[in-house]
Amino acid sequence: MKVGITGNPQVGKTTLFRLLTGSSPGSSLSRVGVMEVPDERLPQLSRIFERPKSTYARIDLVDIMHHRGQDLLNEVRNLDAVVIVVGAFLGEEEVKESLDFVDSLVTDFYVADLVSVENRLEKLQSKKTKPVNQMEIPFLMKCKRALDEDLLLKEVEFAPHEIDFLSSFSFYTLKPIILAVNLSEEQLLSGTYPGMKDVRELADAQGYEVVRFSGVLEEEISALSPEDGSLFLQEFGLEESGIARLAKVTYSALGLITFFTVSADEVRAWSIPKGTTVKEAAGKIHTDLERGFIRADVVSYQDLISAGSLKASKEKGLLRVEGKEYIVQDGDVINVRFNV
Ligand SMILES: Nc1nc2c(ncn2[C@@H]2O[C@H](COP(=O)(O)OP(=O)(O)OP(=O)(O)O)[C@@H](O)[C@H]2O)c(=O)[nH]1
Ligand SMILES: [Mg+2]
Repeated sequence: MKVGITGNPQVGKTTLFRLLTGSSPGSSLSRVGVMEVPDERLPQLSRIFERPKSTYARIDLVDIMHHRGQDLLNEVRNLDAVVIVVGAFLGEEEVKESLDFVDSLVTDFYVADLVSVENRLEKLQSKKTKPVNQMEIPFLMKCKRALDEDLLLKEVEFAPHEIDFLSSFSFYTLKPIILAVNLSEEQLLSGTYPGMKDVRELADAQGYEVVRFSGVLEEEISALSPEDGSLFLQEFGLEESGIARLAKVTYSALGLITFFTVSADEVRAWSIPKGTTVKEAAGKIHTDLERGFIRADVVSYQDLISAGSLKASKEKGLLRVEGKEYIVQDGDVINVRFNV
């Protein structure tokens, strides 16, 4: 999975990129990085299983350099989600301009998707198409109707056979959009900023996620130890940093869930799309595990924590044996039995 950060010039995109990827200021000019998805469950599991190492789920991140036009669209095509930074710390005028940025980007998304749909329709309708391809026409008409009515394809319900068609396109309006509002410390403290109502209204109308953060504040926090960092946050009345929340919101907007495995020295988080079977999930760990899949021992994170240990979970009958069709749930701790 790959997520891009975009927005107007000077709104704090690179600052956000550095905070999310943990690279220190000035250490790198690289535009591509990796963000770890914070997960409070991992340290708990490390403790229960007495494993020294925990490995977090990761998402690729791009700091997009282009601000507009086809160059920007070309970059976004390969991304799974877009984070748009709103420069609230710069004042009301910039909030307006940031919302204009969102509008114009999304308009480009609609147009690009309509062009893809119409090109494909034309192709299917002009030639003698095989009957199997004819079935795609009603699907394309449905997409066209939605786009004509300014409905993002993300908001449209598709049947399973239509979802198969969807995957052969890379539609822009399917990509989740997250508005990352960059606040000054004063705005963060006061809980409000000029133009907040407009941001809310747009986000509600279009189904965008909104997360607040403060670039300057988060940079100060990132220089502190985790303990001092959380004390610092408490002074601002916050439980969690905006950066951590942004990572989590992005993760769930991508439709991803997490399962855990325990090996000799580490507890590890793996990300999979909602609805993945345990056999497919095993393939994420290693292809041998999918090929030679026999069954999986599964306990939910909550059950494991309340039982206190794997042994106790077993004794209480909370450790389940699941077959290959089992749909993995967020927080499942999984041990795959396999034979190759
Ligand atoms: N006061 C304040 N300044 C910030 C904040 N976030 C970023 N800045 C400053 O704004 C300037 C631009 O930040 P960048 O992160 O480089 O912004 P950008 O969007 O990547 O800029 P371009 O790539 O040039 O479009 C820098 O001087 C930052 O230190 C913030 O929350 N508050
Ligand atoms: Mg930049």
